[in-house]
Amino acid sequence: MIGSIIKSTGSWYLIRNDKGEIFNSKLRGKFKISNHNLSNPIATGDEVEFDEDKNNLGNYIINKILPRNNYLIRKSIKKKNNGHIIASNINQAIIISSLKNPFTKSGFIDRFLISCFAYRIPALVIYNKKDILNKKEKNRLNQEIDYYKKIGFNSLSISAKFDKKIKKLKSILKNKTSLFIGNSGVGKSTLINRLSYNANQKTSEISKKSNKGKHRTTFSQIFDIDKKTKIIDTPGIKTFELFDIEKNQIKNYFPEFIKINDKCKFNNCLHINEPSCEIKKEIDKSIWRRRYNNYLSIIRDF
Ligand SMILES: Nc1nc2c(ncn2[C@@H]2O[C@H](COP(=O)(O)OP(=O)(O)OP(=O)(O)O)[C@@H](O)[C@H]2O)c(=O)[nH]1
Ligand SMILES: [Mg+2]
Ligand SMILES: [Zn+2]
Repeated sequence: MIGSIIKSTGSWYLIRNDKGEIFNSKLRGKFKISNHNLSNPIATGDEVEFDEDKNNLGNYIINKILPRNNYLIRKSIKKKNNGHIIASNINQAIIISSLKNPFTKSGFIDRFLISCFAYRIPALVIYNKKDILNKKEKNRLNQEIDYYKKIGFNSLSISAKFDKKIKKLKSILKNKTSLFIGNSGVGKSTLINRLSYNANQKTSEISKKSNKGKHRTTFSQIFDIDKKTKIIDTPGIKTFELFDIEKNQIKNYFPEFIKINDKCKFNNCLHINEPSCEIKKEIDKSIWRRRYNNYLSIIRDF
């Protein structure tokens, strides 16, 4: 039988076939070994071949993953040489961020955008919790949004809790499979509960002490908004470390660098300390200093 993974816990998986039937399944043992550089051989969104376990009727065993159209991957937290697939077969990935309670670091957003670019997944930046911002913070946020839009990433601000309609977001999601990722507590599950008729995700208040989320969602799972519109909810993560991306390629994943990259004196210029670097001349002009600083910090991770 063939179906797709709608929930993955790392030890067992829910598969749904195209009739909408759900199967509880596990991986065949040898499967894990053949995918040795991944901390999770199977991810939410994967299409798989599976059979009933003859020794344990009512339980199912995954035999094979069908080729993935795409996937988003980050460095595993536990094993630094491994990658962790966040989800596969998606149309777009959305980082849900917030400026307050919790504060999403710009380095997280930019690392996410690089990975999406490198793995050819359209990426969006959505800022939630607009309702708790004062005027000054809203102005700052609008500038961020404008910059991300200018360099080709759709971006907007919303309030999952107080917006009467989230029309714009709904039209962005329409007829697509979208991945939601972000820090714990930014409101991913709250949003999904508002958007999906079958989602009843538990949400949790922000810790008053740290202004951070409490890691309420523990497994990634697909929810239907309608027949063709799906969202994948994922557990909150602190940051997004790049996996399998080369240091000297990073500059090509900053859209605002692309036209300038070749104008530097040295064609292998990394835009750090090299003389006659055109990228550095553009800082505070066409290049936002914060993006350049994040670029440097990513380069220094290597
Ligand atoms: N003020 C305000 N609070 C919000 C908004 N959206 C969500 N919240 C609150 O933020 C808290 C965290 O929301 P969740 O939906 O659990 O966050 P999450 O991103 O799913 O967090 P994890 O599952 O831990 O990754 C809850 O108390 C929500 O009610 C919003 O737009 N405005
Ligand atoms: Mg959640
Ligand atoms: Zn340069």
